[in-house]
Amino acid sequence: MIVGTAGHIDHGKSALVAALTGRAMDRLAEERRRGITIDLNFAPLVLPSGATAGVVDVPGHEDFVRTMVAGASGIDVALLVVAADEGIMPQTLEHLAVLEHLGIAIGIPVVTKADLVDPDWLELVQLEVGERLAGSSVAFDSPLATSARTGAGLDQLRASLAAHAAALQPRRSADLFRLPVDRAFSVPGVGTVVTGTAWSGRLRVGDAVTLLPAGQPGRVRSIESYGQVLQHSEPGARTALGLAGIGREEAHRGTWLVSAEVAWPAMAAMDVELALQPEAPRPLTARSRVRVHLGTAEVMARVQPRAAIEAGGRGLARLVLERPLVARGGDRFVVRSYSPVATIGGGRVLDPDPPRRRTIWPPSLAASAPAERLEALMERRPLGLRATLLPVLLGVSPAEAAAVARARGDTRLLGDHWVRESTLVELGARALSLLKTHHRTHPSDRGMPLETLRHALRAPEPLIDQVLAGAVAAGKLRVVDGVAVQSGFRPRVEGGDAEIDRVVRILEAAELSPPSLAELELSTGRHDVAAILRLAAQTGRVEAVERERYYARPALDRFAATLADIGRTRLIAPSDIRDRLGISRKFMIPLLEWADAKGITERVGDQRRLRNA
Ligand SMILES: Nc1nc2c(ncn2[C@@H]2O[C@H](COP(=O)(O)OP(=O)(O)OP(=O)(O)O)[C@@H](O)[C@H]2O)c(=O)[nH]1
Ligand SMILES: [Mg+2]
Repeated sequence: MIVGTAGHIDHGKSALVAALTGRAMDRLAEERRRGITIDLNFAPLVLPSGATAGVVDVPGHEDFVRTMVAGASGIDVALLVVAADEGIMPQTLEHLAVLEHLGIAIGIPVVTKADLVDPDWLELVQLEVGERLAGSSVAFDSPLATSARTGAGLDQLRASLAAHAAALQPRRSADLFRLPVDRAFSVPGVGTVVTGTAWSGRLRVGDAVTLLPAGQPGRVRSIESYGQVLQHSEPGARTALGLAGIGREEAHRGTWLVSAEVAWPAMAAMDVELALQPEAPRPLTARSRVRVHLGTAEVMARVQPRAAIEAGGRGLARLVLERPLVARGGDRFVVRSYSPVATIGGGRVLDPDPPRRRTIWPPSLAASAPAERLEALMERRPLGLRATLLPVLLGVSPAEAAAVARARGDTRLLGDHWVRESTLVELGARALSLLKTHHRTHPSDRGMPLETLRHALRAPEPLIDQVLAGAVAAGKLRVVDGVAVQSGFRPRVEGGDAEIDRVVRILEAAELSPPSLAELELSTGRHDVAAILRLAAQTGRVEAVERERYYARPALDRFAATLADIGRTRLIAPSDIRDRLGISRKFMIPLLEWADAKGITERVGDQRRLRNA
């Protein structure tokens, strides 16, 4: 369990944590000098039950709200601190808004410095605080009065923390590991150490990790939690990880450590549901520039709302991020105005990796049930959804994500993609229509080169494989020598068989010195001579001896007969053939190679021998 403080400057947050944990807060020289908290402080708190909670102490100064947000994200229980002598102040409310936007479930209002006021006053402040928090989305206990000076109320606070810890739903360890880094330093002999609250999942010593958004690969060298050396991390615990392969300069607050098992992309945009504070000075309109705080990161973003979002209202929007974030479906975040800096709202991530073009916004995108959200996510990705990304998009464990996808009757896993059956049907229809069009526009071609067809389908490879295999199995198309052919299609040439005859007769007349394709195109005035001859070759009337030169069947028969005649009694020399057939080297060499390839002859030095003689 992680407990975090919140509340106005000087209201006694650090004194409270120090009194609870016995650890001094505010250890920076500047903090001591100014008497305020500037950076986050962390301390373990041993509860009466023996369990250890992690405490995050945040600054209350209005200049350090960004640090407070980084500290508050990922906490389970908030201690909202209000000094008895001052009551509710501006950062009490700003921190409250942060807790609400971050979706913190549980809060304990702590009225501190009880020793400074008389009991009546104390009661009044407690009443005021209780009333103010009654409508909050954070489930607050009734206010508890404490004094760090006298120790009053501390045992009661410990007891209620223990009760919350016992009731807390443990975070899933069988989930993707993600840790927003809140501190990084180097330790001699260990290397880079990062600390943070492990939001989900579990790492073991030796595991491969990735530091995002840079994508730096590393390995876990050591794990520590609350001063204990561990073999594996626990979700929801303060965790220090010694890392190999990741430099101190690369790791800092605002980066993320994830398990290398997941190809977790850093996102340049995310689609969200945004709520604007009632006190927000102006509506959020297209291109409003805001600060987005998610985890320990703060990035600038442009808002593209579906419709302007008014103060006190909520709506859907795309956040175009100026630096990438490592978001997950369901993540909560805080939005602050660019200038002057103030907390103006927050929201929930609906699609952390939205398709860029022609995005649709199905209503179920904002639903809370994973199955409904999956429906919307799939509608947005008509060509399927990467299975490894699904737990990131839905914000549930890989097992649950797969179960949700499998529970849909109309969806199946192809390679690494969850695909709807209807998508496959549509893609199959498109493949056939592309093929049909190709046959119509290239009637003399054998068919469409498979690679061209695959490319034109513009879909992930496993889908294309499936769709083409399905079409072949259904007898709708064939693939021959890398060419796709629609069933029943026969190549045709303009002019039909008469034109084929005409070209074949030219070759027959040319006997063993036939024209090349280019020469034939010139003499016939046709550009499709190659297609005509491919068709004629299918019936055996002609044969390609060279790539660009076909021979008529009778001429080749005569050549073969001549070889047989000479070869019956002796080796065949090229000069014999020249004498008998009167053809030049230009034709003879390819013809002899053709005869070798056909198994009629074989080479013996410069001469040939009949193979079957
Ligand atoms: N009398 C009395 N003084 C207290 C109590 N708690 C804190 N203080 C004093 O109030 C001042 C501020 O206390 P901190 O704990 O530093 O306040 P904080 O909320 O952590 O302040 P920031 O972190 O700067 O926002 C210090 O001088 C404390 O000694 C208390 O219970 N009783
Ligand atoms: Mg403090």
